[in-house]
Amino acid sequence: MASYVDEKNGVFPSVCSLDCPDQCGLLVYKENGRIVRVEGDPNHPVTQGSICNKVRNMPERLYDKKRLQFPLKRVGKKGSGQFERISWEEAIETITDKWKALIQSYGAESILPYSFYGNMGNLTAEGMDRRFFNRLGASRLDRTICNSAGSAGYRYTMGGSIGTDPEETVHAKLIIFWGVNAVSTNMHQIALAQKARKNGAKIVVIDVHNNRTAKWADWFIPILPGTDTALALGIMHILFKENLTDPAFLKEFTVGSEELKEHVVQYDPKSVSLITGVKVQDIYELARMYGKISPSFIRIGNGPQHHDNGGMCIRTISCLPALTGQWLKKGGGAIKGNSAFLEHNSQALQRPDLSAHNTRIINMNLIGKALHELDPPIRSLFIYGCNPAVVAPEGNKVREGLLREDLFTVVHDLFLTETAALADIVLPASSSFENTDFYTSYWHHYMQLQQPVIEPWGESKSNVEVFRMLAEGMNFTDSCFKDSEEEMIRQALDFPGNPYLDSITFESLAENQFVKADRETLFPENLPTPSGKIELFSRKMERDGYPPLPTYMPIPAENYPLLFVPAPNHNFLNSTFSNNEKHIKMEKTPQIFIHEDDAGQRGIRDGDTVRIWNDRGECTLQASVGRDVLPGAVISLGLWADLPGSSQLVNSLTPDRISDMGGGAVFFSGRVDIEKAL
Ligand SMILES: Nc1nc2c(c(=O)[nH]1)N[C@H]1C(S)=C(S)[C@@H](COP(=O)(O)OP(=O)(O)OC[C@H]3O[C@@H](n4cnc5c(=O)[nH]c(N)nc54)[C@H](O)[C@@H]3O)O[C@H]1N2
Ligand SMILES: Nc1nc2c(c(=O)[nH]1)N[C@H]1C(S)=C(S)[C@@H](COP(=O)(O)OP(=O)(O)OC[C@H]3O[C@@H](n4cnc5c(=O)[nH]c(N)nc54)[C@H](O)[C@@H]3O)O[C@H]1N2
Ligand code: SF4
Ligand SMILES: [Mo]
Repeated sequence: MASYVDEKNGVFPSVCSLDCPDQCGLLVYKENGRIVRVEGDPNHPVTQGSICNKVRNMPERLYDKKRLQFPLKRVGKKGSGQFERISWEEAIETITDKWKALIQSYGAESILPYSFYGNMGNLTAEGMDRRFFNRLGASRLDRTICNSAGSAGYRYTMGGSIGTDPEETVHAKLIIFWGVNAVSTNMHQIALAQKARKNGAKIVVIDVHNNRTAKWADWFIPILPGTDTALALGIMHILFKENLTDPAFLKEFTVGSEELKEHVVQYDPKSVSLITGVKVQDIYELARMYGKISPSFIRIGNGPQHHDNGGMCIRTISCLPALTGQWLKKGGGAIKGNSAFLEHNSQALQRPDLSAHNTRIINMNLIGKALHELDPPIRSLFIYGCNPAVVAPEGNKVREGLLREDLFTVVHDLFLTETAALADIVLPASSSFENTDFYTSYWHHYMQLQQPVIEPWGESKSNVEVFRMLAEGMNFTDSCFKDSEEEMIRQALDFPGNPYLDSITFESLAENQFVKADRETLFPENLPTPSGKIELFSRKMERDGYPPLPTYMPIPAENYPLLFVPAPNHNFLNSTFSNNEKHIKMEKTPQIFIHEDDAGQRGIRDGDTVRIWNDRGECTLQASVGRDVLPGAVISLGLWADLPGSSQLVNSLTPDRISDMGGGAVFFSGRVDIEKAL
């Protein structure tokens, strides 16, 4: 297996490891053994050489003096931030001794892994780690913090994470960015839409915030948070009423169009306008555009699904392309996610068979509650590729839980994050440029190989290596813990269950760097739904306790006046980069956008420092007063670092309720009040 580590100078292919749909092909420039520049790989068919500022600035993160070099153990009081350097031997022995004792006294379910996709590499994020915790018999984590509500909703309609090939969206004549701030979060979909626009496509944005994407669009439709289901149903109402549907498509490829047609009679534009805050004439105009312009493409974002009703919302929006027969048009349809096209052999990679029995499952969004209330308790956490002290809802509960003196916490990360600062043992992680892995985008259809470009920083180690060492420390003799990275990749790619994967082998990846899933299939025939068709009416939903037809349900009331939407920002990636001076400078200051009427009522002026609070907590941000949000909603941008003396952790305010489907997070459904800070 190739490695570029020994070559001191040159340009080497790579792939972006961050949790971003674009998963860019990269070229890494090395001088004297160090990475000096990161650029886009012009040969990548989708990302074509352009990358975002975040990753252009990656060398600064890789060689940041703050980057962890050695294992550390806590010496002061928990949370005091006092650590001392220890050896890897001592670290592994401390962890495994503690775990052996815990298992003896309380069983392995007293241990919980807590991870997400800080590095999207399949071996890193769901490979050796899963093998290890399965073999250990630890409690299992339900990884629901990102897209699980929407994925569950989309699955009811379409059967799986399958949508339009983004490369084809250049042919669309109408592109709707629905609850996705793509200029910041999916920049190559913007590049493709820009090409479509040059050929006459119209660009519409439906969002609760006049964000960068809205400002770039031809038409921005502001909407009240959590009401998109009603808007989609209002569009359907008009499509059916004005005969703008495609009856032939509905007959051949869907089930339930007659029931749906009757059902949406109740969602007349006037009622929908009252719910959504979208003007009646705008609902008509949008529906008629959607009914008449073809091909049309909807990029469905994460925004609408981070609500209590998020699953049903995505289930509903994903019915729209079927109504006008878009799935047969080149570039038409929708993308919520596309991960099914690159699905690989997760059984072989993760080895669930190593687990002796079905251990308990803990929803990661409820980690705060779980640390306080679960019985039998969680006594040890192993956190990697994730920063729950900042990113998880009900943040105060999470941080208090992590401060529990009796909790033994290990954090594996590149930096001493807010979470790592609360740990007992901290392990340094190598960056993706230092590892071997394979990457599968959840938006485009290319798989890519990462081969190490530089030596691991200090004594840092990859997730795969750390779990190999832990397996040895636990005396696990199963041969899978000795597998090399190449062997693991080969095992994962051996998957006849996914016909799209036929053309992808280890050899083809090594030779070509990126290889496309073979999409020459019968789509949208034989979908993985119970009927094999697009399910506008779903018996499965009925069995699962949901209305079988798309239905608007309001988000629950809370006793505060303003809906609070703490969305991501442009220059951080979740909390990653929030510790880098350059990125902080580019973002300037953490802001909260508020409508001038709501601000006026509270005597708040543009630029004022404001206190935002509810029963869960409070934070202090800078007000941006104007008309970028509708009255009744406020939006913040970015997951800012917990700096001494600051109070900018927006997740102190977010609820840990669980969305209607998929166990998803409801970051955007909480309510707050605001006042000028003294
Ligand atoms: N720069 C940058 N890029 C990123 C990330 C990042 O943090 N920064 N994060 C990455 C990750 S993990 C993910 S999951 C994706 C997420 O990226 P997106 O899919 O873009 O999702 P969000 O940014 O969470 O929210 C998108 C928009 O939804 C809006 N919104 C909130 N509630 C509603 C609603 O009820 N209705 C409508 N119509 N809009 C609503 C918000 O105002 C926001 O503009 O981005 C990835 N890329
Ligand atoms: N208020 C609010 N909260 C949100 C969101 C929101 O929109 N609003 N978005 C939510 C969403 S969609 C998501 S996906 C989550 C994301 O939340 P997280 O997954 O926690 O994402 P990051 O904050 O980027 O933290 C990832 C961590 O992984 C570390 N890391 C990177 N590579 C490696 C590696 O190879 N090994 C190890 N061990 N560590 C590594 C990074 O240094 C970083 O500290 O946040 C959620 N939280
Ligand atoms: S963060 Fe996204 S846009 Fe930026 S380089 Fe990585 S994949 Fe590309
Ligand atoms: Mo995410």
